[in-house]
Amino acid sequence: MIRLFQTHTIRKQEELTEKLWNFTPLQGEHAGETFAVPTPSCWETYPQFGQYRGQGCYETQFEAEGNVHIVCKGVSHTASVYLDGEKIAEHYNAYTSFSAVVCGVPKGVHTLSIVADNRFSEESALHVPNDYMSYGGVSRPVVFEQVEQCFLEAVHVAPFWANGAWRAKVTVWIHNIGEQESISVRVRIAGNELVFSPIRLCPGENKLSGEMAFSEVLSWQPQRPALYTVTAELERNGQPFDDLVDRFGFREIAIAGKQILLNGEPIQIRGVCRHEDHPQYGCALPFQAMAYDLQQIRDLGANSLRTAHYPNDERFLDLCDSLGILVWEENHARGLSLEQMKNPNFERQAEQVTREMVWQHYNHPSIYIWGILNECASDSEYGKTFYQKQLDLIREMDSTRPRSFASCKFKTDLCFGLPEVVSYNIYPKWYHDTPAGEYIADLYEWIQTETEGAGKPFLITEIGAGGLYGYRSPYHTKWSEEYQAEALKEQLEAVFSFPDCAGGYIWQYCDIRISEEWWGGRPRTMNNKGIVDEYRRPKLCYEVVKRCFAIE
Ligand code: ADA
Repeated sequence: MIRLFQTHTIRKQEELTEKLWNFTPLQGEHAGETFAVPTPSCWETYPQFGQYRGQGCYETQFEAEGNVHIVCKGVSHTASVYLDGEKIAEHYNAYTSFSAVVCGVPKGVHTLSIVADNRFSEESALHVPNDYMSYGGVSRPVVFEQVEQCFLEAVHVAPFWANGAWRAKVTVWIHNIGEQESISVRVRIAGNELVFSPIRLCPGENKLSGEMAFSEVLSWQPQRPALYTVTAELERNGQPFDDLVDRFGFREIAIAGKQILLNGEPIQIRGVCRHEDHPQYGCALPFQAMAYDLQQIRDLGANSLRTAHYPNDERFLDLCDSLGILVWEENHARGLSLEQMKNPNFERQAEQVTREMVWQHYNHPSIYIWGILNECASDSEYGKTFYQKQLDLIREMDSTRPRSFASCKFKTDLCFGLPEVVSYNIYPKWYHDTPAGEYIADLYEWIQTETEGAGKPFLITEIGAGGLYGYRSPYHTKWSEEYQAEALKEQLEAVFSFPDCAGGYIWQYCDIRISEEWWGGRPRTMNNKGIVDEYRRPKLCYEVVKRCFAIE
Protein backbone atom coordinates (compact mmCIF):
# COMPACT_ATOMS: atom_id res chain seq x y z
CA MET A 1 0.00 0.00 0.00
CA ILE A 2 1.33 3.38 -1.06
CA ARG A 3 -1.38 5.70 0.36
CA LEU A 4 -4.96 5.28 1.62
CA PHE A 5 -6.17 6.66 -1.73
CA GLN A 6 -5.14 6.41 -5.38
CA THR A 7 -2.64 9.17 -6.19
CA HIS A 8 -2.71 8.64 -9.95
CA THR A 9 -5.20 7.36 -12.53
CA ILE A 10 -3.36 8.60 -15.62
CA ARG A 11 0.30 8.26 -14.60
CA LYS A 12 1.50 4.64 -14.61
CA GLN A 13 2.45 3.72 -11.02
CA GLU A 14 3.66 0.40 -9.60
CA GLU A 15 4.63 -0.40 -6.02
CA LEU A 16 7.92 -2.31 -6.11
CA THR A 17 7.75 -3.31 -2.42
CA GLU A 18 5.13 -5.60 -0.84
CA LYS A 19 7.13 -8.57 -2.21
CA LEU A 20 10.45 -10.38 -1.68
CA TRP A 21 13.67 -8.55 -2.58
CA ASN A 22 17.24 -9.87 -2.35
CA PHE A 23 19.09 -8.59 0.72
CA THR A 24 22.90 -8.74 0.92
CA PRO A 25 24.77 -7.41 3.97
CA LEU A 26 28.03 -5.70 2.99
CA GLN A 27 29.79 -6.15 6.33
CA GLY A 28 29.63 -8.62 9.21
CA GLU A 29 29.75 -12.40 9.37
CA HIS A 30 27.20 -12.81 6.55
CA ALA A 31 28.81 -10.25 4.22
CA GLY A 32 28.11 -11.14 0.61
CA GLU A 33 25.46 -13.74 1.40
CA THR A 34 22.05 -13.10 -0.17
CA PHE A 35 18.71 -13.62 1.55
CA ALA A 36 15.17 -13.29 0.14
CA VAL A 37 13.41 -10.80 2.45
CA PRO A 38 10.01 -9.06 2.50
CA THR A 39 9.93 -5.31 1.84
CA PRO A 40 9.30 -2.84 3.30
CA SER A 41 11.25 -4.17 6.31
CA CYS A 42 14.12 -3.60 8.75
CA TRP A 43 16.98 -6.06 8.78
CA GLU A 44 16.90 -6.13 12.61
CA THR A 45 13.77 -8.28 12.18
CA TYR A 46 15.60 -10.94 10.13
CA PRO A 47 17.21 -13.86 12.04
CA GLN A 48 20.96 -13.17 12.68
CA PHE A 49 20.62 -9.41 11.94
CA GLY A 50 19.00 -8.18 15.17
CA GLN A 51 22.10 -6.17 16.13
CA TYR A 52 23.64 -5.57 12.69
CA ARG A 53 25.08 -2.11 12.15
CA GLY A 54 26.44 -1.69 8.65
CA GLN A 55 25.26 -1.53 5.05
CA GLY A 56 22.75 -3.80 3.39
CA CYS A 57 21.98 -3.95 -0.34
CA TYR A 58 18.35 -4.55 -1.37
CA GLU A 59 17.69 -5.50 -4.97
CA THR A 60 14.69 -6.10 -7.22
CA GLN A 61 13.86 -6.22 -10.92
CA PHE A 62 11.04 -4.45 -12.75
CA GLU A 63 9.95 -3.75 -16.33
CA ALA A 64 10.14 -0.17 -17.62
CA GLU A 65 10.87 2.13 -20.50
CA GLY A 66 11.12 5.88 -21.05
CA ASN A 67 11.34 8.34 -18.11
CA VAL A 68 11.52 6.32 -14.89
CA HIS A 69 10.56 8.10 -11.63
CA ILE A 70 11.66 6.12 -8.57
CA VAL A 71 10.13 7.26 -5.25
CA CYS A 72 11.53 5.89 -1.97
CA LYS A 73 9.15 6.68 0.90
CA GLY A 74 11.78 5.88 3.54
CA VAL A 75 15.17 4.15 3.73
CA SER A 76 16.84 3.82 7.12
CA HIS A 77 18.87 5.68 7.62
CA THR A 78 21.24 6.59 4.76
CA ALA A 79 20.50 5.45 1.20
CA SER A 80 22.37 5.09 -2.07
CA VAL A 81 20.13 4.08 -4.97
CA TYR A 82 21.27 2.51 -8.25
CA LEU A 83 19.46 1.69 -11.49
CA ASP A 84 21.25 -1.05 -13.47
CA GLY A 85 24.36 -0.31 -11.45
CA GLU A 86 24.34 3.47 -12.07
CA LYS A 87 23.88 5.66 -8.95
CA ILE A 88 20.67 7.72 -9.32
CA ALA A 89 20.06 9.05 -5.77
CA GLU A 90 21.46 9.46 -2.26
CA HIS A 91 19.50 10.44 0.82
CA TYR A 92 20.08 10.92 4.53
CA ASN A 93 17.36 10.31 7.14
CA ALA A 94 14.97 7.41 7.52
CA TYR A 95 11.83 9.47 7.93
CA THR A 96 11.24 11.41 4.72
CA SER A 97 10.72 10.45 1.06
CA PHE A 98 13.09 11.11 -1.80
CA SER A 99 13.00 10.43 -5.54
CA ALA A 100 14.98 10.34 -8.76
CA VAL A 101 14.11 10.55 -12.47
CA VAL A 102 16.08 8.60 -15.08
CA CYS A 103 15.27 9.66 -18.65
CA GLY A 104 15.14 7.50 -21.74
CA VAL A 105 15.41 4.07 -20.12
CA PRO A 106 15.28 1.36 -22.83
CA LYS A 107 12.29 -1.02 -22.78
CA GLY A 108 13.03 -4.14 -20.74
CA VAL A 109 13.76 -5.53 -17.29
CA HIS A 110 15.84 -3.29 -15.03
CA THR A 111 17.54 -3.76 -11.66
CA LEU A 112 16.94 -1.37 -8.77
CA SER A 113 19.49 -1.59 -5.94
CA ILE A 114 19.17 0.30 -2.66
CA VAL A 115 22.11 0.28 -0.25
CA ALA A 116 20.92 1.21 3.26
CA ASP A 117 23.37 2.14 6.01
CA ASN A 118 22.43 2.30 9.72
CA ARG A 119 25.86 3.03 11.15
CA PHE A 120 26.57 5.89 13.56
CA SER A 121 29.37 8.24 12.55
CA GLU A 122 30.34 11.89 12.31
CA GLU A 123 28.55 11.81 8.92
CA SER A 124 25.25 11.38 10.75
CA ALA A 125 24.23 14.28 12.99
CA LEU A 126 20.62 13.24 13.62
CA HIS A 127 20.70 9.43 13.64
CA VAL A 128 22.92 9.06 16.70
CA PRO A 129 22.96 6.56 19.62
CA ASN A 130 19.73 7.48 21.34
CA ASP A 131 16.72 6.60 23.46
CA TYR A 132 15.08 5.04 20.39
CA MET A 133 16.39 2.72 17.67
CA SER A 134 17.82 3.80 14.34
CA TYR A 135 17.01 0.72 12.29
CA GLY A 136 18.44 -0.42 8.95
CA GLY A 137 16.44 -1.26 5.86
CA VAL A 138 14.04 -0.26 3.11
CA SER A 139 11.56 0.65 5.80
CA ARG A 140 8.79 2.31 3.77
CA PRO A 141 7.35 1.63 0.25
CA VAL A 142 9.31 2.05 -3.00
CA VAL A 143 7.30 3.16 -6.04
CA PHE A 144 8.09 3.20 -9.77
CA GLU A 145 6.28 5.70 -11.96
CA GLN A 146 6.53 6.29 -15.70
CA VAL A 147 6.48 10.04 -16.38
CA GLU A 148 6.37 12.29 -19.42
CA GLN A 149 8.88 15.04 -20.00
CA CYS A 150 6.86 17.25 -17.66
CA PHE A 151 5.02 15.91 -14.65
CA LEU A 152 3.25 17.10 -11.51
CA GLU A 153 5.45 17.12 -8.39
CA ALA A 154 3.04 18.41 -5.73
CA VAL A 155 -0.22 20.24 -5.15
CA HIS A 156 -0.63 22.14 -1.87
CA VAL A 157 -4.08 23.27 -0.69
CA ALA A 158 -4.37 25.93 2.05
CA PRO A 159 -8.05 26.29 3.03
CA PHE A 160 -9.23 29.44 4.81
CA TRP A 161 -12.58 30.76 6.03
CA ALA A 162 -13.53 34.15 4.60
CA ASN A 163 -16.84 36.06 4.64
CA GLY A 164 -18.84 33.06 5.78
CA ALA A 165 -17.48 30.53 3.27
CA TRP A 166 -14.47 28.29 2.64
CA ARG A 167 -11.85 29.33 0.12
CA ALA A 168 -8.50 27.73 -0.65
CA LYS A 169 -5.17 28.83 -2.01
CA VAL A 170 -3.92 26.15 -4.40
CA THR A 171 -0.26 25.86 -5.44
CA VAL A 172 0.95 23.45 -8.11
CA TRP A 173 4.56 22.44 -8.82
CA ILE A 174 5.42 20.97 -12.22
CA HIS A 175 8.80 19.50 -13.12
CA ASN A 176 9.86 19.85 -16.75
CA ILE A 177 12.77 17.63 -17.80
CA GLY A 178 12.34 18.63 -21.46
CA GLU A 179 12.40 21.82 -23.50
CA GLN A 180 10.06 24.77 -22.94
CA GLU A 181 6.50 23.93 -23.97
CA SER A 182 2.93 25.17 -23.64
CA ILE A 183 0.42 23.08 -21.73
CA SER A 184 -2.73 23.53 -19.60
CA VAL A 185 -3.18 22.68 -15.92
CA ARG A 186 -6.59 21.77 -14.53
CA VAL A 187 -7.26 21.51 -10.76
CA ARG A 188 -10.52 20.01 -9.45
CA ILE A 189 -11.82 20.11 -5.87
CA ALA A 190 -15.39 19.31 -4.79
CA GLY A 191 -16.78 19.87 -8.27
CA ASN A 192 -14.99 23.23 -8.67
CA GLU A 193 -12.26 23.82 -11.26
CA LEU A 194 -9.24 26.07 -11.46
CA VAL A 195 -7.62 26.13 -14.91
CA PHE A 196 -4.26 27.60 -15.83
CA SER A 197 -4.09 27.83 -19.62
CA PRO A 198 -1.98 28.22 -21.61
CA ILE A 199 1.11 27.88 -19.42
CA ARG A 200 4.58 28.12 -20.87
CA LEU A 201 6.64 25.62 -18.89
CA CYS A 202 10.34 26.41 -18.51
CA PRO A 203 12.84 23.57 -18.11
CA GLY A 204 13.12 22.55 -14.41
CA GLU A 205 10.74 23.69 -11.67
CA ASN A 206 7.50 25.56 -12.49
CA LYS A 207 5.14 26.85 -9.75
CA LEU A 208 1.55 28.08 -10.25
CA SER A 209 -0.85 29.50 -7.66
CA GLY A 210 -4.50 30.36 -7.66
CA GLU A 211 -7.52 30.63 -5.37
CA MET A 212 -10.81 28.73 -5.32
CA ALA A 213 -14.12 29.48 -3.59
CA PHE A 214 -16.52 26.83 -2.23
CA SER A 215 -20.11 26.99 -1.14
CA GLU A 216 -21.24 23.49 -0.06
CA VAL A 217 -18.29 21.80 1.65
CA LEU A 218 -17.98 20.25 5.12
CA SER A 219 -15.24 21.33 7.50
CA TRP A 220 -12.70 18.80 8.81
CA GLN A 221 -13.00 18.27 12.54
CA PRO A 222 -12.08 15.42 14.90
CA GLN A 223 -15.68 14.36 15.40
CA ARG A 224 -16.36 14.53 11.65
CA PRO A 225 -13.09 14.36 9.68
CA ALA A 226 -14.51 15.28 6.25
CA LEU A 227 -11.83 14.83 3.58
CA TYR A 228 -11.68 16.05 -0.01
CA THR A 229 -9.43 15.09 -2.89
CA VAL A 230 -7.60 17.60 -5.02
CA THR A 231 -6.97 16.33 -8.55
CA ALA A 232 -4.51 18.10 -10.81
CA GLU A 233 -4.08 17.21 -14.47
CA LEU A 234 -1.67 18.37 -17.17
CA GLU A 235 -3.17 18.66 -20.65
CA ARG A 236 -1.60 18.96 -24.08
CA ASN A 237 -4.03 20.00 -26.85
CA GLY A 238 -6.92 19.21 -24.52
CA GLN A 239 -5.64 15.69 -23.75
CA PRO A 240 -4.65 14.94 -20.13
CA PHE A 241 -1.24 13.21 -20.00
CA ASP A 242 -0.30 13.38 -16.30
CA ASP A 243 -2.13 13.66 -13.00
CA LEU A 244 -1.67 13.85 -9.27
CA VAL A 245 -4.31 13.28 -6.55
CA ASP A 246 -3.91 14.29 -2.92
CA ARG A 247 -6.26 14.69 0.07
CA PHE A 248 -6.92 17.59 2.42
CA GLY A 249 -9.56 18.94 4.81
CA PHE A 250 -11.30 22.29 5.18
CA ARG A 251 -10.00 23.42 8.56
CA GLU A 252 -8.09 26.34 9.99
CA ILE A 253 -5.72 26.44 12.97
CA ALA A 254 -5.26 29.72 14.84
CA ILE A 255 -3.83 31.02 18.10
CA ALA A 256 -5.97 33.20 20.36
CA GLY A 257 -4.21 34.20 23.56
CA LYS A 258 -3.37 31.02 25.41
CA GLN A 259 -5.64 28.86 23.25
CA ILE A 260 -5.06 26.85 20.10
CA LEU A 261 -8.19 27.07 17.91
CA LEU A 262 -9.42 24.55 15.37
CA ASN A 263 -12.08 26.20 13.19
CA GLY A 264 -12.52 28.84 15.89
CA GLU A 265 -12.98 26.35 18.74
CA PRO A 266 -10.28 25.91 21.45
CA ILE A 267 -8.67 22.45 21.51
CA GLN A 268 -7.62 20.66 24.71
CA ILE A 269 -4.92 18.18 23.83
CA ARG A 270 -5.23 14.71 25.36
CA GLY A 271 -2.49 12.84 23.64
CA VAL A 272 0.29 10.32 23.56
CA CYS A 273 3.78 10.40 22.10
CA ARG A 274 4.41 7.52 19.71
CA HIS A 275 7.57 6.10 18.14
CA GLU A 276 7.39 4.03 14.95
CA ASP A 277 8.61 0.89 16.64
CA HIS A 278 7.51 -2.74 16.91
CA PRO A 279 9.37 -5.92 17.88
CA GLN A 280 8.19 -7.72 14.74
CA TYR A 281 8.62 -4.84 12.25
CA GLY A 282 11.23 -2.46 13.64
CA CYS A 283 10.24 0.96 12.29
CA ALA A 284 8.60 -0.57 9.17
CA LEU A 285 5.12 -1.09 10.62
CA PRO A 286 2.66 -2.35 8.01
CA PHE A 287 -0.67 -0.60 7.53
CA GLN A 288 -2.63 -2.99 9.76
CA ALA A 289 -0.18 -2.51 12.64
CA MET A 290 -0.40 1.28 12.29
CA ALA A 291 -4.20 1.01 12.30
CA TYR A 292 -4.08 -1.20 15.40
CA ASP A 293 -2.03 1.43 17.26
CA LEU A 294 -4.47 4.18 16.32
CA GLN A 295 -7.48 2.11 17.38
CA GLN A 296 -5.85 1.56 20.76
CA ILE A 297 -4.90 5.25 21.05
CA ARG A 298 -8.51 6.20 20.31
CA ASP A 299 -9.75 3.59 22.78
CA LEU A 300 -7.68 5.37 25.42
CA GLY A 301 -9.72 8.49 24.68
CA ALA A 302 -6.78 10.39 23.16
CA ASN A 303 -7.57 13.07 20.59
CA SER A 304 -3.98 13.68 19.53
CA LEU A 305 -0.57 12.10 19.09
CA ARG A 306 2.95 13.45 18.82
CA THR A 307 5.25 11.89 16.24
CA ALA A 308 8.27 11.48 18.51
CA HIS A 309 10.82 12.39 17.27
CA TYR A 310 10.62 12.52 13.48
CA PRO A 311 8.23 12.83 10.50
CA ASN A 312 5.97 9.80 10.26
CA ASP A 313 4.91 7.42 7.50
CA GLU A 314 2.37 9.19 5.26
CA ARG A 315 0.04 6.18 5.42
CA PHE A 316 -0.08 6.69 9.20
CA LEU A 317 -0.86 10.38 8.68
CA ASP A 318 -3.55 9.38 6.14
CA LEU A 319 -5.11 7.26 8.91
CA CYS A 320 -4.97 10.21 11.34
CA ASP A 321 -6.67 12.39 8.70
CA SER A 322 -9.40 9.78 8.25
CA LEU A 323 -9.89 9.13 11.98
CA GLY A 324 -9.81 12.78 13.06
CA ILE A 325 -6.74 12.46 15.28
CA LEU A 326 -4.79 15.71 15.72
CA VAL A 327 -1.07 15.38 15.08
CA TRP A 328 1.93 17.28 16.41
CA GLU A 329 4.53 16.37 13.78
CA GLU A 330 8.14 17.21 14.38
CA ASN A 331 11.43 17.13 12.55
CA HIS A 332 14.06 14.55 13.39
CA ALA A 333 16.05 15.30 16.52
CA ARG A 334 16.13 14.01 20.08
CA GLY A 335 18.15 15.47 22.89
CA LEU A 336 21.08 16.72 20.79
CA SER A 337 23.63 18.47 22.99
CA LEU A 338 25.34 21.73 22.10
CA GLU A 339 28.33 19.60 21.06
CA GLN A 340 26.15 17.46 18.78
CA MET A 341 24.53 20.57 17.28
CA LYS A 342 28.06 21.67 16.37
CA ASN A 343 28.48 18.64 14.11
CA PRO A 344 29.25 20.20 10.70
CA ASN A 345 26.47 18.08 9.15
CA PHE A 346 23.80 19.11 11.67
CA GLU A 347 22.53 22.32 10.06
CA ARG A 348 22.25 20.87 6.56
CA GLN A 349 20.69 17.59 7.71
CA ALA A 350 18.23 19.29 10.07
CA GLU A 351 17.21 21.81 7.43
CA GLN A 352 16.71 19.04 4.88
CA VAL A 353 14.44 16.90 7.07
CA THR A 354 12.46 20.00 8.09
CA ARG A 355 12.00 21.07 4.48
CA GLU A 356 11.02 17.56 3.37
CA MET A 357 8.60 17.15 6.29
CA VAL A 358 6.65 20.34 5.54
CA TRP A 359 6.79 19.86 1.76
CA GLN A 360 5.63 16.24 1.81
CA HIS A 361 3.04 16.45 4.64
CA TYR A 362 1.60 19.92 3.96
CA ASN A 363 -1.92 18.77 3.03
CA HIS A 364 -2.62 16.53 6.05
CA PRO A 365 -5.44 18.24 7.98
CA SER A 366 -4.61 16.16 11.07
CA ILE A 367 -1.29 18.01 11.48
CA TYR A 368 -2.16 21.08 13.53
CA ILE A 369 1.36 22.11 14.60
CA TRP A 370 4.97 21.66 13.48
CA GLY A 371 7.59 20.86 16.13
CA ILE A 372 11.37 20.96 15.91
CA LEU A 373 14.50 19.90 17.83
CA ASN A 374 13.06 17.94 20.77
CA GLU A 375 15.14 18.72 23.90
CA CYS A 376 18.09 20.10 21.98
CA ALA A 377 20.28 22.99 23.14
CA SER A 378 17.61 25.69 23.40
CA ASP A 379 19.37 26.96 26.56
CA SER A 380 22.31 28.30 24.54
CA GLU A 381 22.71 31.29 22.24
CA TYR A 382 24.40 28.98 19.70
CA GLY A 383 21.50 26.55 19.83
CA LYS A 384 19.03 29.40 19.56
CA THR A 385 20.37 30.33 16.12
CA PHE A 386 19.25 26.93 14.80
CA TYR A 387 15.88 27.09 16.50
CA GLN A 388 15.39 30.45 14.83
CA LYS A 389 16.49 29.22 11.38
CA GLN A 390 14.32 26.12 11.43
CA LEU A 391 11.25 27.94 12.73
CA ASP A 392 11.78 30.62 10.07
CA LEU A 393 12.05 27.93 7.38
CA ILE A 394 8.76 26.40 8.52
CA ARG A 395 7.06 29.82 8.49
CA GLU A 396 8.38 30.45 4.97
CA MET A 397 6.94 27.13 3.73
CA ASP A 398 3.71 27.08 5.72
CA SER A 399 1.98 30.13 7.21
CA THR A 400 -1.11 28.12 8.18
CA ARG A 401 0.14 26.22 11.25
CA PRO A 402 1.65 27.27 14.59
CA ARG A 403 5.16 26.12 15.50
CA SER A 404 6.71 24.87 18.71
CA PHE A 405 9.48 22.79 20.22
CA ALA A 406 9.56 20.54 23.28
CA SER A 407 11.98 21.87 25.88
CA CYS A 408 13.44 20.08 28.88
CA LYS A 409 15.52 23.04 30.00
CA PHE A 410 13.43 23.86 33.08
CA LYS A 411 14.12 27.58 33.89
CA THR A 412 17.03 28.08 31.50
CA ASP A 413 15.39 27.99 28.07
CA LEU A 414 16.28 31.01 25.88
CA CYS A 415 13.98 30.32 22.92
CA PHE A 416 10.38 30.93 24.04
CA GLY A 417 10.18 34.15 22.06
CA LEU A 418 10.49 32.19 18.79
CA PRO A 419 7.48 29.79 18.56
CA GLU A 420 3.73 30.43 18.80
CA VAL A 421 3.30 27.66 21.39
CA VAL A 422 5.48 26.98 24.46
CA SER A 423 5.95 23.27 25.19
CA TYR A 424 7.68 21.32 27.93
CA ASN A 425 8.69 17.75 28.64
CA ILE A 426 8.46 17.19 32.42
CA TYR A 427 8.80 14.13 34.65
CA PRO A 428 7.65 14.93 38.19
CA LYS A 429 7.19 11.65 40.14
CA TRP A 430 9.81 9.95 37.95
CA TYR A 431 13.08 11.79 37.47
CA HIS A 432 12.38 13.92 40.55
CA ASP A 433 9.82 13.41 43.27
CA THR A 434 8.23 16.85 43.08
CA PRO A 435 4.43 16.83 43.26
CA ALA A 436 3.23 17.26 39.67
CA GLY A 437 0.83 20.15 40.34
CA GLU A 438 3.49 22.14 42.18
CA TYR A 439 6.07 21.54 39.46
CA ILE A 440 3.77 22.68 36.62
CA ALA A 441 2.64 25.79 38.52
CA ASP A 442 6.23 26.77 39.36
CA LEU A 443 7.40 26.28 35.77
CA TYR A 444 4.39 28.11 34.33
CA GLU A 445 4.91 31.05 36.70
CA TRP A 446 8.54 31.36 35.52
CA ILE A 447 7.45 31.31 31.86
CA GLN A 448 4.87 34.05 32.47
CA THR A 449 7.16 36.31 34.50
CA GLU A 450 10.65 35.69 33.12
CA THR A 451 10.34 34.72 29.45
CA GLU A 452 8.96 35.82 26.08
CA GLY A 453 6.70 32.79 26.28
CA ALA A 454 4.31 34.79 28.47
CA GLY A 455 0.73 34.78 27.23
CA LYS A 456 1.33 32.00 24.67
CA PRO A 457 -0.45 28.64 24.62
CA PHE A 458 1.32 26.20 26.96
CA LEU A 459 1.51 22.47 26.22
CA ILE A 460 3.01 19.60 28.20
CA THR A 461 4.59 17.55 25.41
CA GLU A 462 5.84 14.74 27.62
CA ILE A 463 4.86 13.47 31.05
CA GLY A 464 5.02 9.88 32.28
CA ALA A 465 6.78 7.17 34.22
CA GLY A 466 8.34 3.77 33.67
CA GLY A 467 6.50 0.50 34.27
CA LEU A 468 7.76 -2.98 33.42
CA TYR A 469 4.96 -5.09 31.94
CA GLY A 470 4.20 -7.91 34.39
CA TYR A 471 6.20 -6.43 37.28
CA ARG A 472 3.68 -6.09 40.09
CA SER A 473 4.85 -4.89 43.52
CA PRO A 474 2.94 -4.83 46.86
CA TYR A 475 5.23 -1.87 47.69
CA HIS A 476 4.37 -0.05 44.48
CA THR A 477 8.07 0.53 43.87
CA LYS A 478 9.36 2.40 40.81
CA TRP A 479 9.24 0.28 37.64
CA SER A 480 6.18 -1.55 38.99
CA GLU A 481 2.97 -1.26 37.02
CA GLU A 482 1.33 0.05 40.20
CA TYR A 483 3.82 2.91 40.57
CA GLN A 484 3.47 3.87 36.92
CA ALA A 485 -0.35 3.96 37.21
CA GLU A 486 -0.24 6.12 40.34
CA ALA A 487 2.33 8.51 38.88
CA LEU A 488 0.35 8.93 35.66
CA LYS A 489 -2.86 9.56 37.62
CA GLU A 490 -1.24 12.39 39.58
CA GLN A 491 0.52 13.77 36.50
CA LEU A 492 -2.54 13.80 34.23
CA GLU A 493 -4.85 15.23 36.88
CA ALA A 494 -2.33 18.02 37.38
CA VAL A 495 -2.04 18.74 33.64
CA PHE A 496 -5.74 18.66 32.86
CA SER A 497 -6.73 20.67 35.92
CA PHE A 498 -4.16 23.39 35.26
CA PRO A 499 -6.24 26.34 33.98
CA ASP A 500 -3.78 27.74 31.46
CA CYS A 501 -2.54 24.49 29.99
CA ALA A 502 -3.73 23.60 26.45
CA GLY A 503 -3.29 19.94 27.32
CA GLY A 504 -0.67 17.24 27.37
CA TYR A 505 0.99 14.21 25.80
CA ILE A 506 1.87 11.10 27.77
CA TRP A 507 5.34 9.72 27.25
CA GLN A 508 4.66 7.28 25.77
CA TYR A 509 2.19 5.09 23.87
CA CYS A 510 4.22 1.85 23.81
CA ASP A 511 7.53 0.48 25.07
CA ILE A 512 10.24 0.78 22.43
CA ARG A 513 13.64 -0.59 21.59
CA ILE A 514 16.54 1.77 22.18
CA SER A 515 20.04 1.65 20.70
CA GLU A 516 22.48 -0.53 22.64
CA GLU A 517 25.11 2.19 22.22
CA TRP A 518 22.95 4.65 24.20
CA TRP A 519 21.46 2.20 26.76
CA GLY A 520 21.30 4.72 29.64
CA GLY A 521 20.78 1.97 32.19
CA ARG A 522 17.34 1.25 30.85
CA PRO A 523 15.93 -2.17 31.79
CA ARG A 524 15.66 -4.56 28.79
CA THR A 525 17.56 -1.96 26.72
CA MET A 526 14.07 -0.56 26.12
CA ASN A 527 12.28 2.64 26.97
CA ASN A 528 9.65 1.19 29.30
CA LYS A 529 7.34 4.20 29.77
CA GLY A 530 4.67 2.82 27.48
CA ILE A 531 1.02 2.70 28.48
CA VAL A 532 1.21 -0.61 26.64
CA ASP A 533 4.27 -2.79 26.21
CA GLU A 534 6.02 -3.34 22.87
CA TYR A 535 3.46 -6.00 21.92
CA ARG A 536 0.70 -3.49 22.69
CA ARG A 537 -0.38 -5.37 25.85
CA PRO A 538 -2.03 -2.85 28.21
CA LYS A 539 -0.34 -2.23 31.55
CA LEU A 540 -2.22 -1.38 34.77
CA CYS A 541 -2.03 2.33 33.88
CA TYR A 542 -4.10 1.81 30.71
CA GLU A 543 -7.45 2.06 32.52
CA VAL A 544 -6.13 4.94 34.67
CA VAL A 545 -5.20 6.90 31.55
CA LYS A 546 -8.59 6.13 30.03
CA ARG A 547 -10.33 7.56 33.11
CA CYS A 548 -8.10 10.65 33.17
CA PHE A 549 -8.61 11.32 29.45
CA ALA A 550 -12.37 11.09 29.99
CA ILE A 551 -12.40 13.84 32.64
CA GLU A 552 -14.30 16.83 31.20
C1 ADA B 1 12.84 12.80 26.97
C2 ADA B 1 12.82 12.47 25.48
C3 ADA B 1 12.11 11.17 25.17
C4 ADA B 1 12.47 10.08 26.19
C5 ADA B 1 12.09 10.57 27.57
C6 ADA B 1 12.44 9.56 28.66
O1 ADA B 1 11.79 13.63 27.32
O2 ADA B 1 12.19 13.49 24.74
O3 ADA B 1 12.54 10.76 23.88
O4 ADA B 1 13.87 9.84 26.12
O5 ADA B 1 12.85 11.75 27.87
O6 ADA B 1 11.96 8.42 28.55
O7 ADA B 1 13.18 9.93 29.56
